[in-house]
Amino acid sequence: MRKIVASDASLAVSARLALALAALLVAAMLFPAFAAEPGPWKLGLQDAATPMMERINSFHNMLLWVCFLISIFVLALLGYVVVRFNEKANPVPSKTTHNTLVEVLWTAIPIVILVAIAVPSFKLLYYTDKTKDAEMTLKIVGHQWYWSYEYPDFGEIKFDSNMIAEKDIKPGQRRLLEVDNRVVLPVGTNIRILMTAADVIHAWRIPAFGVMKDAVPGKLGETWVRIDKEGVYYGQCSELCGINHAYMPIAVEAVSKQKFAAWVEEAKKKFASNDPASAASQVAEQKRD
Ligand SMILES: [Cu+2]
Repeated sequence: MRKIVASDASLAVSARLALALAALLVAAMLFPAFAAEPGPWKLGLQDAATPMMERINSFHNMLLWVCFLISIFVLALLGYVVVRFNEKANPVPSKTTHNTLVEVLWTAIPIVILVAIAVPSFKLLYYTDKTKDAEMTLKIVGHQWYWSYEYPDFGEIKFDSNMIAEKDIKPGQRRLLEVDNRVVLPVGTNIRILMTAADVIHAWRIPAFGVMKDAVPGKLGETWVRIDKEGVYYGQCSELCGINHAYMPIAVEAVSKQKFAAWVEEAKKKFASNDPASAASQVAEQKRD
């Protein structure tokens, strides 16, 4: 009698555990965007800061439901087979080898599912490809192992952006993410992004923007961004590019249009000495190091 009580209790506990797990899973799918930036115990993708990332987020959530429902369906079929066709329940197995209806269904239904996924997927692909009405352009060049940025609409603004070394980090700065010169961009503006590399393939990636694009030497890649909220956004090079691949982070400071105009005036003076000739000599110096 005691034994039964004990197993009843443990059954109740495992039922509760299973319920809690199921609730967590459902919560994770219904409210996937907990994170404005990575942090302990956060679930889902980073909060979207651009319309592009919003669409990527909802596409991701839609796919999660598709995966979830298919997994449940397969699990149910498996359970049915285990119960209905085990040796005891079904001592004389059927010798059936073909069933036209079932074969047509298991070919046609996956095709329908894949087409249903492909349509929004291609739409999203073309949406992220380029913007028709760019208001300004940012040119990004990947180097071993730093990024350089150019603002062709605002004269000769051109600068390198290097990671702040661990020993120079000040309180409040992020280790391995903070840079000496952040990219400053205005919010609410369609920004065309052109991308290339000077040596090997790099990739410019900011998770909150939904932008991840290879910077390929000898090729000019294009994408775009429209940032909704002011703030600082971090990203990293996402293409293995050599020994310091992990040490060429990206920091974007999104500011209001007025602040951006003020920054442009400041930057014109600050980076005036960064003409192409001196930039080339800088690269040569770094290569010698
Ligand atoms: Cu790189």
